[in-house]
Amino acid sequence: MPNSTPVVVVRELTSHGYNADRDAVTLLADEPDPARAVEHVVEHAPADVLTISAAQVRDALKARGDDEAADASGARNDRPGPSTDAASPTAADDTADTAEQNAPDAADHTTDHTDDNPSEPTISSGSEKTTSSSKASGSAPETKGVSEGSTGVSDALDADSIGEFERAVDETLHEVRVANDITGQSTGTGDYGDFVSVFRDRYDRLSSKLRGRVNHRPTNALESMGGGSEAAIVGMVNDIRSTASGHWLIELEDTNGVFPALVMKDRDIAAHVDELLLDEVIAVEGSLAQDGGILFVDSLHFPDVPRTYEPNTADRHVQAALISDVHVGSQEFADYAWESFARWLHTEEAEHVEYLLIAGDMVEGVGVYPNQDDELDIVDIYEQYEAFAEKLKQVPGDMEIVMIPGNHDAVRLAEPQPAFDEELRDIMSAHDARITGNPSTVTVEGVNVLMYHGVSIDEVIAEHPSESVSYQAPHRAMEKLLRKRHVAPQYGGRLRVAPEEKDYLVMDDVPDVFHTGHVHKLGVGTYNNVRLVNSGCWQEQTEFQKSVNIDPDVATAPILDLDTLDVTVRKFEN
Ligand code: D5M
Ligand code: FE
Ligand code: ZN
Repeated sequence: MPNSTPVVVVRELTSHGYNADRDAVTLLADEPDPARAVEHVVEHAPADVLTISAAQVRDALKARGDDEAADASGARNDRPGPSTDAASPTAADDTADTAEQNAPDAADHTTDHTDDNPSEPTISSGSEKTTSSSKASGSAPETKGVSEGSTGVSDALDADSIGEFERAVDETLHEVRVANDITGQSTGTGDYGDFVSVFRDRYDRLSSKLRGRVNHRPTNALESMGGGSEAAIVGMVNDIRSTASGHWLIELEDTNGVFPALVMKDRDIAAHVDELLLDEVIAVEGSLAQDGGILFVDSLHFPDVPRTYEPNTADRHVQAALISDVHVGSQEFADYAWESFARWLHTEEAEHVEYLLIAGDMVEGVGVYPNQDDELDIVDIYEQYEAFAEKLKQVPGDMEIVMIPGNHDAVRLAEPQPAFDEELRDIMSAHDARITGNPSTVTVEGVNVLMYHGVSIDEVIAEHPSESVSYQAPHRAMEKLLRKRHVAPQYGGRLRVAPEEKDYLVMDDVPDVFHTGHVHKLGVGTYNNVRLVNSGCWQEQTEFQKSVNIDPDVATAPILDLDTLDVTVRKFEN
């Protein structure tokens, strides 16, 4: 899908006199035929509505009828799967409707625990200093248990204050290790064969996490098992469609072929079908139809994170600032806010902040989105990095900086993205930052931080039917990625995946902290004891963002205690 689609959607809607929520635009842009989808929405929109919501889009698209929706979802996937012969041997569509009438009435059973996972993060209010500083400012709002300690930067921190406090950082204690970085390892030649390898590797690694939990059979052995037998499949989601009667048909693919699995619409597990993405790996258990040609699903499993996961923590009280989306070079770059942040890092309140992790979009880039040029302050990409390097120089020299690229940065767009090349490293060399790929696992004093820019978050939000997973709560989307144990499952759409021998986007090990950005909204949460942080941005609202009602969280810096994984959000004036 071209990047310009959301812009076209917004234009179309405004030409019909409508504004739209960001989630609504994303949903429409992700439709196979966005123009037609907009027409449907306009037809179905209540007369008195000015701003179209995501719920209204969903209602309108639902009203189109199952046939069209099924066609549409069938058209989405064109990548090769883990089986060498990707062609579907089963006439799943034809068998589905007759088969579902014979479905057994087994009790619903699922081992996945989304619903009872606490969605509210349990985050401490941070240090005494933060609390008192937020009281002193009198304006720090408390959101979701995250304490937003206003630093009162404008009055308390003038330029002179930098000199007042002497940081006493013992750099010999610093410890940063990087793993799972594509940089220098890329083997992709762009051949079809590389796509086959990357998906096969994904299947191998994710299926191994599920195999011990179900008694699965290879897809090509199922048909001979006999009607009515209990069976399980571990497969990659090849296709999802709704049948004429509203049930769900999931086509699963393993290294031997594909097999259809049917989830009845009235089962509890049907809710999980809504959150499936193409190309993720799941397990299903159930029973085979009388003719053996379809599996009726009773339970569905994600690779997931164990509920009892015990995260690693640092041995001493030390903190990391988790930021992203600086967008230097944009006219909307929040220069003043950055200055406040940098000055604050030199104060006593920040004495334990010894690491700065930056999850992509250092600069605004050039030609990333249509008409972006109109909003550029610096038009040359190298000059943008030079300006960014100046911003880094304001960060205390004793801090360790780690950075990965994002979709605005000058590296390949397809994920995994390698780290900045030599020329860019040279430009940014003043601070001697650790420069690594997107994604990377960065171990900071024993704490494994999975850094990923976050383009797939747009996709997860667009595909997820519930309002709980939205731009207001990006950490809920991160939770879904953790369950899938993959940072960007769905190939195609807005996300480009590079063909490689190995799938660097698989989460082999459970991270202790998952750090993303990209959507320019702050989100802090936990999922099975894994700390989730989506940092905000340092760019004020752009024209595009205005047109889709994106209200970015500008100038916030989540500060992570590496010894407890508590997070305190610092808000700077912008
Ligand atoms: O994107 C920041 C957020 O805004 C992310 O959710 C994508 C969305 N965005 C911003 N500009 C556009 C355009 N022009 N088309 C589609 N989506 C957009 P970032 O990539 O960090 O700027
Ligand atoms: Fe960004
Ligand atoms: Zn981005």
